[in-house]
Amino acid sequence: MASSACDVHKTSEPQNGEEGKVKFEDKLKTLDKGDFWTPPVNLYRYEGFWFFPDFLEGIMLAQEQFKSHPNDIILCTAPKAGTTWIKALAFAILSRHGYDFSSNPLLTTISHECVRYIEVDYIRNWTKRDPEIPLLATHMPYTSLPKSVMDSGCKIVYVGRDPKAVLVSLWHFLLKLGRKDKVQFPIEKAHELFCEGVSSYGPYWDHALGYWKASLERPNNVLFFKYEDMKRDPCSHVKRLAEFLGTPFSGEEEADAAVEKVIKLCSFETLSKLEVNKTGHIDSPSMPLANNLFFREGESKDWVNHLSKEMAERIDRISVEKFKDFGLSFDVPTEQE
Ligand code: PAP
Repeated sequence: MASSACDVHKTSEPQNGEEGKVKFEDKLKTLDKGDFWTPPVNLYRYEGFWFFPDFLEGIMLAQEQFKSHPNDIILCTAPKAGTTWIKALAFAILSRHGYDFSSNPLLTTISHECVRYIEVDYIRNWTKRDPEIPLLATHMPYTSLPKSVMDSGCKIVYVGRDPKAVLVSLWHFLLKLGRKDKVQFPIEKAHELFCEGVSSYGPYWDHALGYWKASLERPNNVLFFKYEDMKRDPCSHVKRLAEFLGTPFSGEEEADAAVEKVIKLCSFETLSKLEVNKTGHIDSPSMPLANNLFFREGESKDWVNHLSKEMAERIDRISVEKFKDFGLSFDVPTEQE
């Protein structure tokens, strides 16, 4: 175990210097632009998906420079689909032999600092992995992953979520982030653009479908989880995740309730009440973000309070159209669940 599993490791890999910035700004000028989500910052369309410039710059850098190792494990999500949770679960599983559950770094550090984003942290020249916890994360679409991720044969874990829950979570996140005014930032407009695919890392449906197809084509490399299924049956998901990551729970561990301990440590109830997650901050490319922004409801049912019947039906129709030929669906939890 490295001295601090959540340390950021710096290397002398290529830097994102002023020269890189000029090149990037020139490239931005050639791309389609969309506004509304966080003006005056635009979204830009690149390789069929929409990105904020800070993240896009990181993606382009990663595509040029990121070197994947065969033992990397890359946690992939669209924003608001379950990133904070899957990072915590994978970290808890891989760190369980190095830390007691009562002293796990997740109790004092948000999972975003334990598992770094490729496109965010690569900008800071972070490239070394802890060999015992070789976790990285990204929101990049499957088709935009750096070539070395494909070539290395490393493992990828994706979490998808019901698009209605993703939209509502994203809308709340941006309201809290500064778009405080629901008049200027109405859910109706957010819904319209989300349905058109114009949202951060959207179209959401294409994002999920890319990883879904990859999980069917390369099942030994790509594991696809659904947020709502994880909520319904965390036990089988944690066991499956541990197997996929190459560290299955032993009979002795199961008898000692290690699976349940991982679930409890990473639960919304536990993480959202920790001091670090109530009062701490993380760095992001443009500004520090309060950790509590990543913990709101922790369920996929709240959309009924924000989307009209017609809005929900439109999203469901797109899901059917986009997913039906590939056997993908997100089952919406009922009120009873
Ligand atoms: P990110 O992609 O911006 O990092 P991400 O973690 O995917 O964020 O999104 C936050 C959502 O995950 C929030 O959903 P909500 O707005 O619908 O409530 C948040 O509450 C939820 N979340 C965070 N931690 C957990 C957890 N441990 N278990 C379940 N859901 C969680």
